[in-house]
Amino acid sequence: MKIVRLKTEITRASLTGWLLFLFLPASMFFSSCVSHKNTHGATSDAQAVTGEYTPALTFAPDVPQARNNTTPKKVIVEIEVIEKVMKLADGVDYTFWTFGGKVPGPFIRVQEGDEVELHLNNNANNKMPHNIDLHAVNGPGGGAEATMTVPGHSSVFTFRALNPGLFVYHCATAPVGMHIANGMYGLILVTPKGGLPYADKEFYIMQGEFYTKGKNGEPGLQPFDMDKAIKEQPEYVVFNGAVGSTTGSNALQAKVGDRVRLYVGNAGPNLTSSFHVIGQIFDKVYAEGGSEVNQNVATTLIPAGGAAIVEFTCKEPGTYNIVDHSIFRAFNQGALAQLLVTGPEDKNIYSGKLADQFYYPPIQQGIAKKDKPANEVIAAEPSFAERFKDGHTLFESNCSGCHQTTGQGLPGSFPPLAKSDFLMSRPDKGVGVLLHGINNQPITVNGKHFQGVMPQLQLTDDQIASILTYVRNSWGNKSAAVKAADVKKLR
Ligand SMILES: [Cu+2]
Repeated sequence: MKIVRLKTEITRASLTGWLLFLFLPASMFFSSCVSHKNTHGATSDAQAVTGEYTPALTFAPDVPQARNNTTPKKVIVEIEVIEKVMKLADGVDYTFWTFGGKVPGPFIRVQEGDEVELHLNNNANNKMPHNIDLHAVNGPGGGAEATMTVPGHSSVFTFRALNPGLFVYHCATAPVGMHIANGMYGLILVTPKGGLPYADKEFYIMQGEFYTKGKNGEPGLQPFDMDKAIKEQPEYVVFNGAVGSTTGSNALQAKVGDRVRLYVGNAGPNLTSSFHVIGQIFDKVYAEGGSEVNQNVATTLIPAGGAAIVEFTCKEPGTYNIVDHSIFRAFNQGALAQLLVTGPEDKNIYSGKLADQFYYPPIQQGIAKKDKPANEVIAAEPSFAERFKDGHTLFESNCSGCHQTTGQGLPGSFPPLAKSDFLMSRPDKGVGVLLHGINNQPITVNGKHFQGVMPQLQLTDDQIASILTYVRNSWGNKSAAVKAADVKKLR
């Protein structure tokens, strides 16, 4: 009886062992073998560390302050992995896998020569094992092997920050691409000995793609789509983990005269970023986050899994769009952030718009003078339906660019024709406008003021009658047909 029970227990124990062996990566066992080894002094050429330091970790767009004392220290970094649902875009949720509960993960700032003791804590409520590969590490997997951690466990390893630069870190658990695509990435800055030059403002921006089952904008909780990820066809390309994370009221802020430094990462997992701030020139780019400085660059390439430090001084107030200049990503997929610069204008550097006048190409001026349309004799006035139909066609090719096919105009620029008190006040009101244009005259439509600018179109009386018949009987407008003879009288 005793023997049988013992055998059963042995069998259960070995079965559990085999199951663990089957389901957990081999690296976990290796890491558990070495996890208690002390690595102090392993790198003989590294300067001895003096004292411990627990740095503040910040989330995007914030960057931790530089440390004053530059003697190498033992720096203790704790990061908790949290799997959680968060907003990806308006009405769109996603189950993110995160370092520290946000995307991107915390910004880690250490100094060249520091010994970093990294604790990776995998929250017990998580479903997946995770690890961390820091590109600042000299060692197998960048720390991935040493930090493979199942939910409810914590791994520790140390590394010497031997190379200064800005580096990406990310989860490297298989399938690696999926862990990155789900949001497991961030930046670690290893400042060079002596530190970086002073900057008034430092910001943390990180680009990443999201591959959702639903198309861009499709609402609800969206699962990850492996097919789209393999084909490198993301639905979203965003800065700092969500569409609109850094625009509008969340825009970065600076003042005229500020020296701005951006720490920019590209998590990928697939795309290379053509990083650009519209209306700024980077007078310094630490290309690929390394030590080499490029000067006077407008757009810099950031590879997947790479980074760049860019710097510029704000010279003019305004809102500056920060984009991946693969521009459909910016304006259609979310890769748009903003920098709001306040302060005085300097007209010597940027004038703003000085003029907006009619432009007649020289050749067209000649034609206009020579071939001014004759006042043709109209045999018979067409029916209302014919006038309306012709007018519609003429409106689409001559007028809809400004007044819009809906007749709504463009707020602040071109007045509406739909239910326009100006247009509908008198039957002949539009005739003069179409005959002579409007040369920068103030005009009030439905209580709103516009600076009226409309070119003198080379139209016949018949064409003007048709256009006016169309616009005076569309979008809620109603009136009698305008006749060619009415136009002729006013020409
Ligand atoms: Cu992971």
